[in-house]
Amino acid sequence: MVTFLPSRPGRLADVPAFTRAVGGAESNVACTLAAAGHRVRWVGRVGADGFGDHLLAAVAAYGVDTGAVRRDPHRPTGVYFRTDADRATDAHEVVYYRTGSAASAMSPDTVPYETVADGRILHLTGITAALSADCRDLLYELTAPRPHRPLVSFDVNHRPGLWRDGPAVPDTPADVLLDLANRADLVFVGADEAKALWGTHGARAVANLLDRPETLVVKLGRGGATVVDRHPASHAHIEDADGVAYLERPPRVDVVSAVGAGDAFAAGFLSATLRGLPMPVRLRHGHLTAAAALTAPGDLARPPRRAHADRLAALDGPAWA
Ligand code: KDG
Repeated sequence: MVTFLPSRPGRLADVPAFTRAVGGAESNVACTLAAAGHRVRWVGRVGADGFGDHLLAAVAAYGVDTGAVRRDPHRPTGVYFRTDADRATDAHEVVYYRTGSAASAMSPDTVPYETVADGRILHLTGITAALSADCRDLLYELTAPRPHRPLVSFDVNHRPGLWRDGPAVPDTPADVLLDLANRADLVFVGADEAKALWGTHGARAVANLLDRPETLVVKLGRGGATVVDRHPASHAHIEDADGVAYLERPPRVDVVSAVGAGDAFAAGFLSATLRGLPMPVRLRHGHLTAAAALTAPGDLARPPRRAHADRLAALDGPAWA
């Protein structure tokens, strides 16, 4: 998606100018992982328009393989505007222009499973589920149990505005997102969104609800993030039948914009997963990559260099206390 960033904080009605940038949860994760040195393919659809040209060029410039992205001559590239909260409003606004977008026409017919079958990790998010019934069918198809499928990573990413304003569908986001999460191997969810969707309080309650994924990451905002690992490498560390849970707190940063921090966190965690690092270290890499996004105005920020992130993740001290 193309995103328009406000020239200053405040209400949408008052912001005088916007700057074009790149947004979209899945492409954010793809770009961040590519910038961290991984081979990444982004699969999506954009319009045959100038915004589509810009997106493809910008995502490819991060080193992402865009060869599987299709251009739709009949539907536009998705666009969204957002504001940054100021003291008076204390909440940011998001306005989507993506009903009938090129991406909303993704389906099991337009995105064959073979397009994603050769990756080690397939990362999906609940945003796609909110775009159309076809997109939802695609997610069900891609998360179907198969003998040699990639590790399926799913970020719940609940966007109430998309479900509210999108095409009328019989299913509630709570049911669809729970279902999809329980078809994945690795799940990211914010404690606040889990509470809003399913009424759960705390990581253990979410873990009880999401019993299928081997790895569950529950993000607690400034409180850090907890990972529940149901298949710990060393069985000597098993605490109980539910697996081992680790909590890691984030470093303290001055937040410029929180949008995109969740995607960056997922990319940091996935990068560390691809490198086979231990679970608590994966959380630290998630936090360090999120810190880069939190301190940048756009949805997307370059992650810290690998050697630098490794050194920071290995430190013990107040930052991680
Ligand atoms: O996570 C950041 C995304 O929310 C943002 O880039 C836009 O994908 C987006 C969405 O639909 O909200």
